[in-house]
Amino acid sequence: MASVSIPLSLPNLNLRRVNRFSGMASASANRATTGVKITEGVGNLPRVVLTSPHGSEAEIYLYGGCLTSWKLPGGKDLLFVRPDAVFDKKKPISGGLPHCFPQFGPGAIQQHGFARNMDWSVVNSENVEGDPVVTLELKDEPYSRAMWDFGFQALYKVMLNAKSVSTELKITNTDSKPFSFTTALHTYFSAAVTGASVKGLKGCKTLNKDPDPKNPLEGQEERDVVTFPGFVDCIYLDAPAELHLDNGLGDVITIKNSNWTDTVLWNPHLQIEACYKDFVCVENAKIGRVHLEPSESWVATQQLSLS
Ligand code: TA6
Repeated sequence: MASVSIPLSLPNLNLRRVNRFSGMASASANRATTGVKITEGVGNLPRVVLTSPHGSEAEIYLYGGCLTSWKLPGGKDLLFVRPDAVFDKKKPISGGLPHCFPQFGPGAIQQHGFARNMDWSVVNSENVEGDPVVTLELKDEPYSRAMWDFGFQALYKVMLNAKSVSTELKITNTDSKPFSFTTALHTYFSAAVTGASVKGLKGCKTLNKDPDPKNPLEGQEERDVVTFPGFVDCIYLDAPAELHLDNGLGDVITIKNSNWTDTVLWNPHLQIEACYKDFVCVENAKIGRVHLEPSESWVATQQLSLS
């Protein structure tokens, strides 16, 4: 992907975003946030590139607040973007680490909600022990209000270290009435699907969306090691705070979380024939509704790291 530094002005952003984005660029220039660069990505969409002093790199598109790449020193990307992904804002970026908010789905509004097809903005960047950290924000707009008529703020902090990338999502009710939501980080990992497996889910209650996503079958996971032998679309309730993904490509990724109580495994098999062999989704999710009174917040963290 071409990388072009954009110091102050950005095409294809609305005025509010330009102002806020430019503000961040100036602020970061003044405060010299090392390893946080705003560049133009695929389709001229603005993205933030994080570079750690240890040589790892991550990129986040403001469209969808989508972390599309997490590269180890040496350049191996542990995340996957589908070959059919489009970067024209006509649909969400298919791949990486998209947000499902305020609905995981299926449900009353569009599948996976609207957060993955809105422009987030940069509100802060900093260095923590030399590593780059960026915080993005999403707020209600007429577009979101038309689907879900509530005032909210989502703050999404992304932190890159030598061998890990961590996120913190904070949802605040900025409305004068309560609301509830479901959410997920719909993470696409690069994988060799025949060799990929997840450890840590044994004993969890399951809601299997295969064959009918609208009427999931209840069950319990009996396997120590869950594999992807065919189509998989399953919710694991009350999943542990730590899972291990063997991506079948020689890496074991530790997936830790706080407050993401559930996990979703997905591989579309022949539904997406062109690339199903190259990824698996292991998603931290909140399937039970989170209720927030006015001014209340909900926070959840995730850390992906190499064992
Ligand atoms: O997270 C799993 C899932 O909800 C599946 O049921 C399937 O609908 C999939 O996501 C679709 O993902 P996509 O990235 O294509 O929107």
